[in-house]
Amino acid sequence: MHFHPDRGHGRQLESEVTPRSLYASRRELLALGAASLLPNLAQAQGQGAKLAATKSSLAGALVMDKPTRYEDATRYNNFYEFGTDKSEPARNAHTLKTSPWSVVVEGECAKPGRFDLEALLKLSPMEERLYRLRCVEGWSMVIPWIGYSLAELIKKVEPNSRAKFVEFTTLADKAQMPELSNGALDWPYVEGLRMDEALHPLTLLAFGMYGEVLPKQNGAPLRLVVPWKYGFKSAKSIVKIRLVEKQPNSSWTKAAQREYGFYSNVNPQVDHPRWSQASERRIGEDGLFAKKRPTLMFNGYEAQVGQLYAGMDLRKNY
Ligand SMILES: Nc1nc2c(c(=O)[nH]1)N[C@H]1C(S)=C(S)[C@@H](COP(=O)(O)O)O[C@H]1N2
Ligand SMILES: [Mo]
Repeated sequence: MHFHPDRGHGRQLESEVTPRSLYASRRELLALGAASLLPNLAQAQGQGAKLAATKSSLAGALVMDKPTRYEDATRYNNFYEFGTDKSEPARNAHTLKTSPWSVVVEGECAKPGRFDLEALLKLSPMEERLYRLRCVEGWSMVIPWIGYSLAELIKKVEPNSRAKFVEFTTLADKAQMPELSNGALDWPYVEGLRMDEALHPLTLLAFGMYGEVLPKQNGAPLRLVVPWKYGFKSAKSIVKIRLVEKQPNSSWTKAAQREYGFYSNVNPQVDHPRWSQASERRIGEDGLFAKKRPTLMFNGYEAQVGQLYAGMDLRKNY
């Protein structure tokens, strides 16, 4: 294997989890073999370093659905900083520099600080969790993510009683991100969660997927995965986490208040103003005869997270 300065986080870890190859069908493996004669997409992006983890025992973390093929999960992405077309992040994100990287955690807490990636990787044991991710645009994927509950990091900084919400800010660097002037959003990309949502064990701080460090187009070196909310709540390439008293103003809500509410829980009963949210297309299952799947309340995680919204009007708080 060739050394690449930007390969993963500069270290190779022994993987204990399902390797990427086991998610690929025999046909794809043959295709991958053939593709290796050409400039390889993954190699060009310095990706592929293994990331060790153990299987999660968390209820709901291991869904029964078949995982999306790696090739689909890494070539059909929303990462507007690298282009608004779904195929663009895979082509453009190689300019993202993921090392060195650090995350500032600050605001309403006793022990704010800057955590470098090495420290974050060691903060808590890595788990593999198979989660569904449902995009607000009507498609979904099933991905074996690797990471640990965001709660582990939040606890470290000792939130105070004014910490009611958590605000996430992601990288915005024109030198690395070709589309920052596309005007699609007001950069940097900002998202937010209520404190109880952020502390919920299902809320994952992800560093990898399919047994490897995150590909850049999927939000390297670390991102959020909030599986019961529409995909845009799962911010990629996070650089700052602020504990705040007031509800944060997220980028998508700022862009279109009526279309993207703060909560954005997956809800088949509440239509987007411009389309129904009752069903979804699973990426990789497209084609003439592929049936759409019914979208599940809270993306299928109702048993785990329904209680967080007891008594709330989910039409008003969309
Ligand atoms: N920084 C940043 N994070 C982001 C986005 C983005 O454009 N920029 N897109 C969001 C949207 S709309 C979705 S659906 C998911 C897609 O994640 P995936 O490409 O890993 O499937 O990332 C989310 N996180
Ligand atoms: Mo999305």
